[in-house]
Amino acid sequence: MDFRSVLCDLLGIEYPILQGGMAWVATAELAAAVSEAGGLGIIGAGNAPASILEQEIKKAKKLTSRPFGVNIMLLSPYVEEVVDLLCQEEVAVVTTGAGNPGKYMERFQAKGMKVIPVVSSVALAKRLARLGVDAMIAEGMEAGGHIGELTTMVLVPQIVDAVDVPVIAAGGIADGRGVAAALALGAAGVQLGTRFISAYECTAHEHYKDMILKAKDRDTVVTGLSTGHPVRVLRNKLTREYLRLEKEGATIEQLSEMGAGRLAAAVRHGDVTNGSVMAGQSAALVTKEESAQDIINDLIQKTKSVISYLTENF
Ligand code: TUI
Repeated sequence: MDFRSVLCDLLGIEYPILQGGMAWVATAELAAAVSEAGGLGIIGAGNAPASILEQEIKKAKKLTSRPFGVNIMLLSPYVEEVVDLLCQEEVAVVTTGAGNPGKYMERFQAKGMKVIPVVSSVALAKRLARLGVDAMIAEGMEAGGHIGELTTMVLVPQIVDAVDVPVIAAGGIADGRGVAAALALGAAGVQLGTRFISAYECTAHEHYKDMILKAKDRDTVVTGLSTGHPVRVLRNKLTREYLRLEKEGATIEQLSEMGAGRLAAAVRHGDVTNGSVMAGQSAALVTKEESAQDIINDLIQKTKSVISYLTENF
């Protein structure tokens, strides 16, 4: 078993493993390391202006000659200038999150860039399939950050049945068992975020990484359900205060004021008490720091051994 899929040819990669484009966390260093290891590294644009993102893209191009991607967060105030930049830089792969990328599709396609939106519902998947996206990431609510309502287990097979493009499973996957499960659901590949935060090459603050390494099964909570933008994060002082305000019926303005700048505070400055420590439920499965190469090797080897076990015993 050589562990290739249609995604490898589509994206020019060795293994069908994508690294999630996490805002502030997925910098050029991490993305380049994952691409060098044979997966697809992805820089997270988050809420960054194009000038900052441009430096990251240039850095990644210096660190690897292999393809890498950029994730656009569609709620960003800089989305228009970020789209302009990505077209100018002709980034190989664009993934999108937190919205519908429909209005930018033609411009990416004109440049031959691959477009892979994150979807959390069948309806959006069907709409985007008609626009000619190259693949889709079906992300379940086990994921960290901004999430939809369905679990990976039920979402992935429904998206696989609804569209004709390759489907990448995301949300709750952190090891070879999860990868094998995703393949069993019909996925052509996987995207992991939280596991890659533990990579040596990930430049997130040590406090952020430590909190993920120490997390247990019930340590994530979902904030922002009342605002229509639910976000999964590790429980801390900020989430306790935020959830209390939500319960008391705070306005969206009050809540967004409380949330402003909190992700950067945690990721860059290590304030994991008052900052937003976004992570998926799989944080409990992530227990050690290692290189991106070792993470990819471990995922491949464990996936193969799960599949062999199943083939021999069932
Ligand atoms: O986008 C993510 N994860 C994120 S974005 C982010 S930054 C942020 N911070 C505070 C509030 C909101 C965002 C942190 N983590 N994952 C991909 C993802 N996309 N998950 C769910 C969706 C999604 C949701 C609705 C995609 C499309 C969508 O469609 C809306 C529509 O127009 O139908």
